[in-house]
Amino acid sequence: MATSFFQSIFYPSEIGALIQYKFFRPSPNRVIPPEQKAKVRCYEFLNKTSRSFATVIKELDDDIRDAVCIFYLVLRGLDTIEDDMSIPIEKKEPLLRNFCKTIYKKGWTFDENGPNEKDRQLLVEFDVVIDEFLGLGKKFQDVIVDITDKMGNGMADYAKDAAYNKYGVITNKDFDKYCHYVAGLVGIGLSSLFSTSGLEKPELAKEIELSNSMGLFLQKTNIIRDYLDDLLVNRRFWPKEIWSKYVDDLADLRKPGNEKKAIDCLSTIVLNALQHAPECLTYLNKLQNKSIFSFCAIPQVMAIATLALLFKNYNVYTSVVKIRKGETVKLILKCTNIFEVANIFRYYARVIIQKNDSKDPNFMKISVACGKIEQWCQTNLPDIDSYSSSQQDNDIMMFLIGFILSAFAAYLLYYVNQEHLDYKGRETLDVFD
Ligand code: IN0
Repeated sequence: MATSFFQSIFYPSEIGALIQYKFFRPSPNRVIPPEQKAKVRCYEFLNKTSRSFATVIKELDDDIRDAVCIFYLVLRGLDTIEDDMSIPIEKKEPLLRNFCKTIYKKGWTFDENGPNEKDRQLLVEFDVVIDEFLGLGKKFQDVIVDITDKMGNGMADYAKDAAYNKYGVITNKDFDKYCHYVAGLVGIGLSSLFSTSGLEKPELAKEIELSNSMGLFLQKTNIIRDYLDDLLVNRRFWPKEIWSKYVDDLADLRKPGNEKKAIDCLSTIVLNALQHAPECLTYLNKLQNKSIFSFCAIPQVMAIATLALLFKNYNVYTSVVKIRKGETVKLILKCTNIFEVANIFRYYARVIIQKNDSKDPNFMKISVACGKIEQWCQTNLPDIDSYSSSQQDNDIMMFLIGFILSAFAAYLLYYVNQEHLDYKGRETLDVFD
């Protein structure tokens, strides 16, 4: 909390948001009876794998929460097998392809992941996830199994593909295909779970393209952000069709002397991701349940904010670029309806427009992609401007609370510093005495 607070010291509205999130956000008061040991353990795993996303899942309505939690953990299990380069392909392939059958095997566990695998323990105790999966309604089980089957086979095909193993993702079409397997299918599965629960209309399950775009937008943003982390473990997800216009090898983008090429290449891949944004808004605009809306919208607004931060940012090649916790929390608190979310998309599209420059080879295409977000807002939510001005009072209030607290924190910092100086001063005097 303290680090997040100081990171946002020059952004008073973020300080206000951090305080509101920490102390005044009504948290769902749902306690799992301790005798339901498997369920308790599943939610512990959920908290461990992703704290902030776990909170969003826990705020889903009762009719869908457990199904999404188990879907998430099953996918995480699959991912932990795919990710682990210490498992030989002869072993990995059947594990991935049969994972959809494994989740019916009561008592199944797996302890052959490498010791450094982050979610190793999840597979070591996977029997608890299986118990909870078997406790879900058949309609939910069927959706989870269908997606696990398709994803497991897609992952196995890639794990076996010699060209992919040597050069990484090749064409832009491949890029979409890879992202479809690991993220688009998640969107398709979630839409089916939402429809099946009765909380969303049955037609949502048929929105395959829109659901796929939701996943692609998230996954492509992750892939752009994780350039360095992935490269360091020799994973290459940026498609060759994009980087080969600038360099001979993906790793050359971070070499001194290639800075301009690196920034231009970054624009090309950011543009590729940005093109999914209007479809994500169309998907979100179809949702009717409040808890499902927030669950879906939060990762999306984080993605557009991240894209805006990554655009033209050379640090992508030297470190991991992440949005401040204060900014994240501010976005989370705002994700309550489509007007707010569209406004956030429009805001970051404008940030991108401001960073864009006419020397960029993608200048025009980026302007058009951002223009499409603006156009989406005007066409689908013609009242968006009057809505956002009516929300300004709230923003000003947040800003003022944050401002007062920031000033107080700055004063405290100054005061502590002075004390420290005085103390050091005295120490020096002592020495001289
Ligand atoms: C997700 C997605 C997710 C949530 C809501 C709707 C979705 C619709 C389509 C596709 C995916 C959807 O969200 C999570 C978000 C997440 O985990 N965020 C991390 C932050 C980070 O940087 O990784 C956090 O710690 O908060 C997500 O990224 N994925 C995911 C996985 C399973 C499920 Cl059920 C939902 C992963 C991925 C690969 C993008 C699909």
